[in-house]
Amino acid sequence: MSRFVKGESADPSPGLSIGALAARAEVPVETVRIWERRYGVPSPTRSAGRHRRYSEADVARVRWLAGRVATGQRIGEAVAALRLLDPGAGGDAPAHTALVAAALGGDQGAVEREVDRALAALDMVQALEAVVFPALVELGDRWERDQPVIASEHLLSQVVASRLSSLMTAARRDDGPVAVVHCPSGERHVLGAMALCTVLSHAGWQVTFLGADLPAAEAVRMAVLREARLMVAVHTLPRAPDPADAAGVPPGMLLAVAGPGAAGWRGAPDGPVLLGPRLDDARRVAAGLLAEIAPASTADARGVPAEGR
Ligand code: B12
Repeated sequence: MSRFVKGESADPSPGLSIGALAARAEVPVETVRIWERRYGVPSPTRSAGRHRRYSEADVARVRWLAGRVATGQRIGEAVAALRLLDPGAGGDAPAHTALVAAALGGDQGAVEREVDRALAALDMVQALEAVVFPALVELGDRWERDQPVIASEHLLSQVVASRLSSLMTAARRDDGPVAVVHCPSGERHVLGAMALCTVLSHAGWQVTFLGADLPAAEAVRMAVLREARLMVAVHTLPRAPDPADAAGVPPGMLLAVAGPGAAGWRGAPDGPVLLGPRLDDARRVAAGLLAEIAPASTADARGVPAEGR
């Protein structure tokens, strides 16, 4: 592929020519031209000599789009997904803004549509981290600033819980090593735990989710009954490590913590494994743990399969 496109080689302005962008992104120049004309991605500035100039972000966007197209996604859908992840790619506003507006307006249909749009365009972890969680965080921040958003927060979290419940059920498997997941005493936030259950199932774990506000001793009892290899406590509220949580955990059962409230836990040698801090990290760690204890497993450690989206 030529480095320069005719007429641009002599322009010393900063930024990349279309030829340089195309070479870096490993996409033909003509394809870049079409995507730019039809979808506005990439979006060049103009040099003093009126030539197009592209940024490193444009290279990353074109490369990302090419990756999605290579997996069989239509380019229009790939652009829509990119705009959810990257507002600089020509989206109107941050992707979670419409979801927050729908929740503030109490419009359940609109809330469901926005959540479903994100889940359809992206894989579950991306949809949660790029769209759904930021919307929840914004409502949480508004609540902290005494804005009257409690009903909207409840609306959004119950729609998200219902979608996660379906994803969790669809991902469930009846083979593989058992993982028991719970939210500990006093913890009523369950959304991150439900997402984690789905991630664990996709990684090849056979998951039992025990829900909210469960004393550690009860979770351990069930994990022993299920002969679990992994027991995970998901904390959204900040909580310091407590060695008492490990009481009764038999040898061979791995103890793990996850979620925003456990993000600061850093593995004491005999302490629990940290699944996180982000869901994407949890996905990787969960697949690694499974490979260690069951190397021949059928896990799809590469990510969320299409049916789980
Ligand atoms: C929805 C919600 C509720 C719902 C929960 C409904 C449900 N079914 O889960 C209800 C109404 C029950 C609720 C109650 C309360 N809540 Co509340 N709630 C929230 C809200 C809006 C979302 C919670 C959530 O799902 N967070 C998960 C995501 C959205 O958080 P995140 O920081 O983006 O997470 C990042 C990473 O940690 C990672 N991640 C998130 N989850 C997970 C999970 C795993 C496994 C992994 C690996 C990674 C991971 O992904 C994100 C990165 O992209 C948060 C706002 C917030 N900032 O979280 C407040 C928030 C957590 N709640 C808060 C409070 C204070 C309460 C109450 C005490 C309010 C009250 N006075 O009654 C009670 C406590 C209830 C209890 N005992 O547990 C505070 C906690 C403050 C603190 N740090 O101590 C928050 C932060 C609001 C705020 N800004 O002040 N809440």
